Amino acid sequence: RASGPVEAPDKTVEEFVAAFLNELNFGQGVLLSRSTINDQYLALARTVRQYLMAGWLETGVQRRESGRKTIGYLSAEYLLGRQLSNALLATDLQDIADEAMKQCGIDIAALRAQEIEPGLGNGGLGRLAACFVDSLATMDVPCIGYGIRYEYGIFRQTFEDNRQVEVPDSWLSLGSPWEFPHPERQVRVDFGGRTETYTDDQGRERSRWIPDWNVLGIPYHHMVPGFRNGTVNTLRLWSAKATQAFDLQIFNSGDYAAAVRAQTFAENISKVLYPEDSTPQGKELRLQQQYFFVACSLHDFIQNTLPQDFDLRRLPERIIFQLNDTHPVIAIPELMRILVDRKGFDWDEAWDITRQCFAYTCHTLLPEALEVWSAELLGRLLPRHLEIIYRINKEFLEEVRETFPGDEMRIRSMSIIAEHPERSVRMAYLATIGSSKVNGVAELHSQLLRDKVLPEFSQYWTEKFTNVTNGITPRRFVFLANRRLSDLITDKIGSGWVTDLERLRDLEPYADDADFRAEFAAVKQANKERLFKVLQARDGIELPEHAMLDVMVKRLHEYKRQSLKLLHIVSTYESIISGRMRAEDAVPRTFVFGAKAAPGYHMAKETIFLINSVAATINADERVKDVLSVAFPANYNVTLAEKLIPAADLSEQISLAGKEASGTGNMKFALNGALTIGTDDGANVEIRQLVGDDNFFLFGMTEPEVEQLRAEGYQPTSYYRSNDRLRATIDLLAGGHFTRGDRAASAQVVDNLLTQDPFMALADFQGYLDAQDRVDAVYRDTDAWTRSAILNVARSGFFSSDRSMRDYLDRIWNA
Ligand code: DL6
Repeated sequence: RASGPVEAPDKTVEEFVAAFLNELNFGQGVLLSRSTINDQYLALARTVRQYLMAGWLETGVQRRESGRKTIGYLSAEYLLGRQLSNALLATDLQDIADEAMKQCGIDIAALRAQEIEPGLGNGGLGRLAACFVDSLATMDVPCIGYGIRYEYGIFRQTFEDNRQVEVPDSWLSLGSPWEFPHPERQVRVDFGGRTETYTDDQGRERSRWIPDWNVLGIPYHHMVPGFRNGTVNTLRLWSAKATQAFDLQIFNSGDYAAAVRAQTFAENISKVLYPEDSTPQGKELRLQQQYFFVACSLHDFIQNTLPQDFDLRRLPERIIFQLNDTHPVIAIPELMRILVDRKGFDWDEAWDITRQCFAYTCHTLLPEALEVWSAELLGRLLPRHLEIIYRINKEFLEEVRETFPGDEMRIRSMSIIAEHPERSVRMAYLATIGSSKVNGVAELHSQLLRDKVLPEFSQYWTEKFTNVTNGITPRRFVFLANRRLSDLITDKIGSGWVTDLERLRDLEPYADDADFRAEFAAVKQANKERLFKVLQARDGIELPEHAMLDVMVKRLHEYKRQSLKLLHIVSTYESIISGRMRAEDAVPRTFVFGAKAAPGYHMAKETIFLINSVAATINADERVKDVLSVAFPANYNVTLAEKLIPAADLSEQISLAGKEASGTGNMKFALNGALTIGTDDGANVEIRQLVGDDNFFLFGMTEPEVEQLRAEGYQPTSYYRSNDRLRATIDLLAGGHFTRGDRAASAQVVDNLLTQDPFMALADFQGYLDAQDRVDAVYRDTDAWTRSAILNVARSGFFSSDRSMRDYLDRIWNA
């Protein structure tokens, strides 16, 4: 057993120092006196790893021996955030490590800051995956997270002349102490070629794939520690490598570039994360990435994780693959291929097994975000898989025909294959047909998924559809990010809330306790001061001490409506400079944005430019000094979120109703005591129900109202004409005031709002302003505000990802 030779050092400062110096001297090969910060960071990380290692090996042994069902979480993205702090937290080594580093004359804060977070995700979907694996480890549920080890993660955002410029994210440049490569467990993945039929020994007609090229997948293992429970699950990320490093003959002939071409080509597969969020990339390389990691993962589980003689008819007892959106859906025909072509199963039996082994989570409501692959491309890259998809589709449609004879309209709309504008494969349909369960990520989203995105399927299989509202890990986003609040909570109700978040309810009575409110407000103020220091050091941004911190952080997308936030800011500013409102009567506010735009998303990038331009103008205008300021720190990521969210007073969740599947930032803010101003969208709906109407600033149209307005013919200009404040705001934006007189510079965003406004910002403008007035009124009453903030914390325990995992276990995984 693993527990024989493996023992962690004792949890004492002395042992920690000894282990650290050992890592520095014998691992890094340097003396303390000659070591750089990076040496020290790597040695510290490796020291903490030692404390996790026994648990990791032991968990592996238990998993193999117990035969429990494993959750195979298939996700193209994991937005992990920094690992060192989380590992220290999970092992309860924070204080020991602080003291040990002090004794070595090292500032541990500098070492923490040395870590480049692995940005292997775009936003909500990738961060959700990271929260889920954290919860499963904390709950000691067997889980392997499968994904891609992108050499370059989400780009680093910088601003030049107020415009976004993307820089490659070389997160591996200084070495990553958190990954364990296992080249000996490489998997070969085939692509291309053709298929052929043949007759097997028993005289049965069979198909096989004759691929024409392949790559190797090398697994890199990451520890996923549970919170202080000794469990350490595994995240297995695949890196692509050429089957042959280079062609020696071509090399010897002197054509060095040609000699390594195959290698470059193969390794491109895991080179870089596609920086798109909510718009799929119909690119060949993207499909290669998807198949690559899924093929490696299925092979890994079936060949390397299950016992050698395992009877695959019992596969559903041992694994459920959760499909995180459509990105890994090619796993469905891949499992069919393994069972039918490789293991000799009958089609029907293989299909029965396959359907039980998958469940699908949809994360979007935007029709354009549902992945569709051209049949030509899919057939060229994965010819056997396309054949399998055709057969799945044919048999499924025959079944539907039996239930709805003659209803060809229905058959066409349920077909996996679309014929227009070109023959293509609808991956969400394949996922739905090939899965045992389908879920949306918030109540409203799951409802709209059933009613609008997959209506025929939800009628056909009522039972298959369910909801699991998203959640976030309280370890990283409260305990780690907001130590002060955590201590205050623990002081009052004990520490059980960290793994049982509903216990926060016990805080409710303290909302009426003036002393507690004062302490709570002091925590918020201290978090703001911490943030200001970070922004000062990181971005050179100076912010006033005493202003409401109004925060909107998320990917930049028109549906999320950063432009509506901008209209509010400009409108407030315009009211002051036009003399309609006295500066001294305004509630001082600092607006903070954090947002990356997909590099190819033009309107999003124009919006970033305009926000930065407005920020520069307002921050330089003496008339609003200390009353309005706007900050847009570049490169919003998990690390910055951990500083920003605990400091926020107001959380902006203002998407057009019916567009945001869930949101998870909204949950993080509420749990850290920010009040939400938001629409009836995504998980906002559930947040409002739980925290109560009095503690949430609701505005805007509901989803049916949005639909009605669209059906009637939405005319943004009619709002412009009839609303004086809106007109004044837009005229100021359009007139070059923020762009040094250059009217053209703001024209694209303004024209888009006036002529199209696809996400109806103008229709919701007045409601939003009215809600902001209510925000000001409550904020003026410090006691009332703090009371509401406390109630937000106390009533948001539902949004723990531990609860999401319990729901998945009960409703989907049967594990
Ligand atoms: O479920 C996680 C997260 C939700 O909270 C967001 O509302 C949603 O936009 C996001 N979806 C995606 C994928 N988009 N597509 N396809 O990032 O998922």
